Amino acid sequence: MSRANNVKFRILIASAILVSILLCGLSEAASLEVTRPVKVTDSEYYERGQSIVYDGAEYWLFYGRSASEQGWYQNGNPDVNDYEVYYKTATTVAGLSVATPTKIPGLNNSNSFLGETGTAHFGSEVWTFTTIVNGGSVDLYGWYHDGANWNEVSSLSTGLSSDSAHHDETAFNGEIFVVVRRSDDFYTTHTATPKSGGWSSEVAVGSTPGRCRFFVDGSELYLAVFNGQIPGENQIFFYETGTDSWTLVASTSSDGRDPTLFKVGDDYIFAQALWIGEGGGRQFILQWANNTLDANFFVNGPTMVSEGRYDTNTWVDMWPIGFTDAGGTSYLFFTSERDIPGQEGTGNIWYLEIDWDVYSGHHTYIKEAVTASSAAGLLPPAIAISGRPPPLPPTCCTTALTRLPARRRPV
Ligand SMILES: [Ca+2]
Repeated sequence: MSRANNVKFRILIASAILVSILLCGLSEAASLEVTRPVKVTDSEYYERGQSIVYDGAEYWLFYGRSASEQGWYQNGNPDVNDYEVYYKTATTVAGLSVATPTKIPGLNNSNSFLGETGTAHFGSEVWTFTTIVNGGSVDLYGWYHDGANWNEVSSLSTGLSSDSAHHDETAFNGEIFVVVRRSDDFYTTHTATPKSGGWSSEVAVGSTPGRCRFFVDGSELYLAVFNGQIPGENQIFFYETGTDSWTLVASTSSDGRDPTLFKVGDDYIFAQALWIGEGGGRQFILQWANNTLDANFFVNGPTMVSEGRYDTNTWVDMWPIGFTDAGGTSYLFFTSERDIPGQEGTGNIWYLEIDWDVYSGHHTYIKEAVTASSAAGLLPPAIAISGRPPPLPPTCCTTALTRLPARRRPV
């Protein structure tokens, strides 16, 4: 794609348009932005379960690749436990797309639970983790790169369930922290010496799983949790270092799954993927934003991030992971079956650079943005695409598509 074609479009839609008709000139325009995600992996086998870390020089992306599944949810079964952990490294996030994938050469790098990985930069070394299903034994394994080679550390946590061995890892306060799902709750444990052991007693988070993900915010540690009990609930927990315990900070009812918590500039973002039955199964990504992380966190939103759909074709966009790079730019990595708009393909890792107003909606296809604005009762946008910036709406009561300098061209 030539640079001249690398264009991003922002659909400016007059907010509260009926009110605007009456109070023309007083309503502030809300933006509904459209950007196209970047594809990071392209194996013919299903790839999912990504995690990413920066070691001060390079970005390390880890994910699972199935040994067998080449289909997708609507024609296959990606929920198998035959994934193997692969990784890519690059000095920029953008460089990950063209980096060569490499399999972690561990003795036990097979039979990964749903391909779900975690990662941490601990001391001077990069770690990755996954839960391994071997018959009736389901344990957490880790591998660390010592600058030259990968080294395997077995059975960091044991006795997990073969159908719910969710986990996450992070470096915090001079230790590696692990969270694992057991039958009735999530449990955390930590150690300063993960190569040799020394794990603390497991502490219950106090939720009902679900899935969860760590978020380190400076000197504070949080967990983003989806409580899968019916009715479901999104939860954010804060870690009390002195008492080795978790305190619920915020919650809201939700039918979603797959939580992640991160920051975009000064704003906190809780993103998750929701599954509905539309078109044979559609999973899409929403996010909540707030500039403070307290009991009122969930009062704004949610807003759309990625639709999991183009027109009548639906697919799965799932397992979002927020990440902020060394320059302060934030990304949402996710697993997606998107391919040509009318037909999905096998799962791959993708990311969106989050450069839109996080309090407004975002789409990955212009068509879906137009559909969403129509469904909201707004007037059909007047779309203008040209080689020069088209004019802004002449009045508050019309909409237009404006051209902005950017990298990707949606369809
Ligand atoms: Ca489909």
